[in-house]
This record gives sequence, C-alpha cells and structure tokens, in this order.
Amino acid sequence: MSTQENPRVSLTRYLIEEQRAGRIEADLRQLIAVVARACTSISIAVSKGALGGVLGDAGTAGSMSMNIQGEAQKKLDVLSNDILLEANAWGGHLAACASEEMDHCQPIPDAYPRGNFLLLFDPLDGSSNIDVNVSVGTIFSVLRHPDGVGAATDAHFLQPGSAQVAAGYCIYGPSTMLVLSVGHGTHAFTLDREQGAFLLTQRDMRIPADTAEFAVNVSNQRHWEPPMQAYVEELLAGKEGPRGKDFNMRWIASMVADVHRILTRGGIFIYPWDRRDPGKAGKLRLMYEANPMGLLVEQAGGAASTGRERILDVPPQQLHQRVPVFLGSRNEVAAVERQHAIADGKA
Ligand code: P6P
Repeated sequence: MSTQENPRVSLTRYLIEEQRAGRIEADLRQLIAVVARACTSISIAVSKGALGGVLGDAGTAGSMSMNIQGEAQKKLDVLSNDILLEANAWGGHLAACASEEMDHCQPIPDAYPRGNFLLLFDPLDGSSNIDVNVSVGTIFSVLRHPDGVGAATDAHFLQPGSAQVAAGYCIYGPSTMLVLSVGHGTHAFTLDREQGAFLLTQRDMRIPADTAEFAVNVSNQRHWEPPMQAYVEELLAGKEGPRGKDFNMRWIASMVADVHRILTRGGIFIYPWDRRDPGKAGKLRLMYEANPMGLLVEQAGGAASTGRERILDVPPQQLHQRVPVFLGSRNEVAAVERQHAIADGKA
C-alpha cells in the first residue's frame, strides 16, 4: 500500500537518498532535478492561461507552425520545449535531447560540457486541451549514451524502453505533480508553490490488478481491428455479458491525465492501431510517450503492451515511431492480449 509521508520528504532529499543508496549516479540526480525545475517553470506558464498571452497556435497569422508529427504546434508547445532545452544545456549531465517538437535530436552545444545521458520528452502532452483548460503534462525519458560520451545522433536514442534509467511525467492539473521512477517503484511528488519544491506525497504507487474502468476514444470504434472490437464489446456488455460486471469509461484525451488516474486508482488506457491511417502503427509515440509511461506503470505493478508484445521490448526503428498502447491494470491488459492472441491464431 502506498503511504502518506509526514514530514514531507522533498524531491531533492529523495534523489540524494537514492544516490546515497547507490541506485542513481550524481549526474542522473542532477538531470532529474533540472527537469523538475523546468517543469515548475512550465507549470507557471500553463497556469497563467489567457493572462500569459501564450494560448493558441504557434506560428504567424495565416500560417500555423507544424511539427514533424504534422500537428499544429501550440505556443505553449514551443515555449515548453525551449524551457526544457535551455534548462538542460549547461549542466554537463547530458549528451543530447530529443523531443516530439523537434525533427531530430539536439546535441548539447559545443560551448558546454557533455554528460553520458540522453533525454527525451514530449514537452506538453495533450496541448490541444490547453485552450479549454484541461490538465496537460510533460513526459520525459532518460537513456544512457551507448558510447559513454561524445556527440549523439538520432541513432544513439534508438534503444528499447527496458533500457530507460529513469522516466516520469509532470501533470499540470488542479495541483502540479511529478510522478517519477528510477527503476525502484513509482513515486508521486506534489509541487508546493510557496516553497517552490516538489514534496513526496505518494511513495510506491500501486495499480490494482483488476479494474472496472477503461479509457479509449470510442468514436474510432468502426476503425479498430477485430480483436479490439471484440474486447470493447465485452466491456460494453457489462454484467449481462461474458465479463459479468459493469464497466465505467473515462477519456480525458490527455494521456498524462488518463495515465495519472490509472496510477492512482487503476484502469486500462488504450490507444490502438486503427485503419484511419493504416500506415501508422498508432497515434502515440514509442520513445517519449509509450516507453516512459510503460516504465512508470510496470514499476507500479501494472502492464504495458502493444496488444501483442511488451512495450518496453519494442525495438525502435526511428525516433518518432508510433505504437499501439494498452496499459494499466495487468489482468485487464492480459485480457486484451488474449483477444489479440485468439485473432492471430495463437491461443
Ligand atoms: P484523440 C494528445 O493529443 C494525445 O497525444 C494524448 O495525450 C491523448 O491520449 C491522445 O492524443 C488523444 O487522442 O484522438 O482522442 O484526440
């Protein structure tokens, strides 16, 4: 069971204790502390809303700015990306950054020392919700530079999610929370704005193995493949159907918010492949959305799957690769994997 902390342990103290226990190195402690401070700055910008002059689309009047995903960039997408890049440029703990908002990785400038970590992030996930004041978040993932140090290229980032040394997200909601794993459990910290510090508010988050709550955008139902159709039909059949119980549905359309709910009370989050764009494996990106969320969920006792394999085992082929995502309560993820195995003639 997760426990409330009193007196509150700060993120700084938690990281020092992890380093003292030999579970993280000094440079990784520094990296996580820098990312947390950058997220505090993003939280301030997001919380200003219309008063901050940063709502709406980036780009000039009449010509929107688009990212490599082909998505319109929000002003806050660009601002959040810049905050993370600037915060991490000079510390000497990183070799390069990669972001949803940048076509290719950005090596640390030659003017600064380089470290042996690689940082990936979705600087402001769910940003389409910004203009309607719904929770959004920053997702980050940390890998080691495979060559130790030196200039990094996109190819150095192409490591499976199981190679992550840390992952987390910061959710900008009614409160700002940082949820983090360095491979020893998943822990939640809440921003105390008066102190300007993240305080440990939930150690060892645990996802219940079973659930009666699912999260998927059902408006895409007609585009799903048969095993996904079969699985959701069983949920919707409720207690009269084969599952023998009623299910509730939630869809915030902000992955950080939906995943935070699942880490807090269980559930299954799904963004499957669909035939609207058959050439794409899914909507969500492997390297800086599915992998970090997969680590957090597994470290909290849950499961994260493509429907056919563990997300953290997927071998990346390119930086902005997409993947189908089923994650959360492990018995529910197993149920949808069984539907895929049956459809594939493997069960
Ligand atoms: P849809 C936000 O744009 C995002 O990448 C995730 O945060 C979210 O889960 C998903 O897309 C929502 O997608 O198709 O329901 O708008």
